[in-house]
Amino acid sequence: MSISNAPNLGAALDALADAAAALRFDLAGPTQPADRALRDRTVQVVRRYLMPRLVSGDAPVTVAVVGPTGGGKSTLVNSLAGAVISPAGVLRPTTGRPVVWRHRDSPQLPDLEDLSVDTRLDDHPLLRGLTVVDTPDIDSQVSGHRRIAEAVVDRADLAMFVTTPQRYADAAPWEMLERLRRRGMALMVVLNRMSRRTQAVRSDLARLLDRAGVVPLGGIVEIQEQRLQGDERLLPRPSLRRLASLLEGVARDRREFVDAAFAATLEEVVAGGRRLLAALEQHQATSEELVSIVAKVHEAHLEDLVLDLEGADLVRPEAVGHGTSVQMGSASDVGAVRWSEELVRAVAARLAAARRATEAAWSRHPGGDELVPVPGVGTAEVRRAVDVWLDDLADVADRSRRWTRSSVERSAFAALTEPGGTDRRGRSARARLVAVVGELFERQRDGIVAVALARRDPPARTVALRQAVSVVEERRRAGSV
Ligand SMILES: Nc1nc2c(ncn2[C@@H]2O[C@H](COP(=O)(O)OP(=O)(O)O)[C@@H](O)[C@H]2O)c(=O)[nH]1
Ligand SMILES: [Mg+2]
Repeated sequence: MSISNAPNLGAALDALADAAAALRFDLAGPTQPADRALRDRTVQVVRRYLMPRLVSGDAPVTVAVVGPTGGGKSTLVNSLAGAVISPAGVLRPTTGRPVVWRHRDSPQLPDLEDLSVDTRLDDHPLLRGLTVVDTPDIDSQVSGHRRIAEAVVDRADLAMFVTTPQRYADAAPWEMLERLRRRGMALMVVLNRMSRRTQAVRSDLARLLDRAGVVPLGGIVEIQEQRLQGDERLLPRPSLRRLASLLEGVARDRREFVDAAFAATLEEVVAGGRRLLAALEQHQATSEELVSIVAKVHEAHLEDLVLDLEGADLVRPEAVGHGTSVQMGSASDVGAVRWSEELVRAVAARLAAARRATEAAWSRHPGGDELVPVPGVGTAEVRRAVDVWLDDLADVADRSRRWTRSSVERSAFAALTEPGGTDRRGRSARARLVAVVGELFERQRDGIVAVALARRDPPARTVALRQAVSVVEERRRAGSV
């Protein structure tokens, strides 16, 4: 595919980056770090590689020089340039920031603005077709170095992987190679600092590359360990001949390499977008499970409470006993306060039990654990609701005129003390109380559900991402015919 063939791809990519950038993945879980990393990488690759490349297809190929510490990356770049471009050294790691070696007239590509790079402008003939980026060491103790190297590689058109007989089997470089392979970009492999004693390494490295599915451009380039020359400590020209001619070939055919890298990256971005959609579905399912836990726990606790209420089992009999004075028609405030407070405490305790049961279940759940403790409906709120219930009964009494204040309290009292309930007013007061308590449970449930929902990416984000991925995919197909 040629980049210029894809109509309106820029706008589609822009929308895709926006949709990916909007994702939060705020629900913790085993996949959260990977999901966020994929989101960040997708946004970065689209904004800082694909979009700039789309408008500058003719700009030089970006070659990222990567590999283990002390592999001689900086020395190679300097030797190609015939000058110190990137400081090399025994003190490791020497290269903390990427160094961009670029032609004076070349555009600033790829976009490495966020990485704080050092740029060396030059007019070396190779730079007509290439921009070389020397990267920090990927096995460095400084973990930030590795991330910077990965970010550079993600935005390059081609990688030059430099390793040595001492380091070629290390783990970190192979993880980097896997990243390169996944992206499907062209890769040069340099086996540097070779000696007669290390000849066997070559075939071993070839075997490992083969097994990893990596096909190095132009085969493995071997460079013998040399005495470095001059104050600049450069390799003698002849030992670079093979590498230089390979790079000249890349520079000459740059359009081909750029198009191939662009197409492979676009494909990877679309696949990444699909993986983000799958991850969103997973997060959605987690949040639904959390919500359903809250709903089930509250339903069960409310059901128990209502059963106890109907069995006149909610409030301790001795507390209710103080209300007998009410029943006898001589409203004792002390007694009334006592049993209504007892009711408040009993309901608050059931709400607290539901809250604790929710917390226990959430704690065992990935994604729920860090949302604990959750908010609950407290005693004061319950008291207000019970007061409203009593006022409500009084209201009904006013309207019917046949009820008096004492009969209100009597029905309230009957609601709490008569199992089954034979008293009509008692039954209706109880029905009202059930509604009041049900409302309290709903309020608590909704408050806790809101905690889970606040961590969820709302469905609109999924819709936007799905739309953006399919538009990019469509444009990509249109461009590849
Ligand atoms: N003698 C000799 N030293 C080298 C060679 N290549 C690199 N070095 C030295 O090895 C050290 C690390 O090299 P450097 O280019 O900084 O490696 P980097 O970490 O991969 O950039 C430096 O002191 C270099 O001078 C070589 O071919 N011969
Ligand atoms: Mg270096």
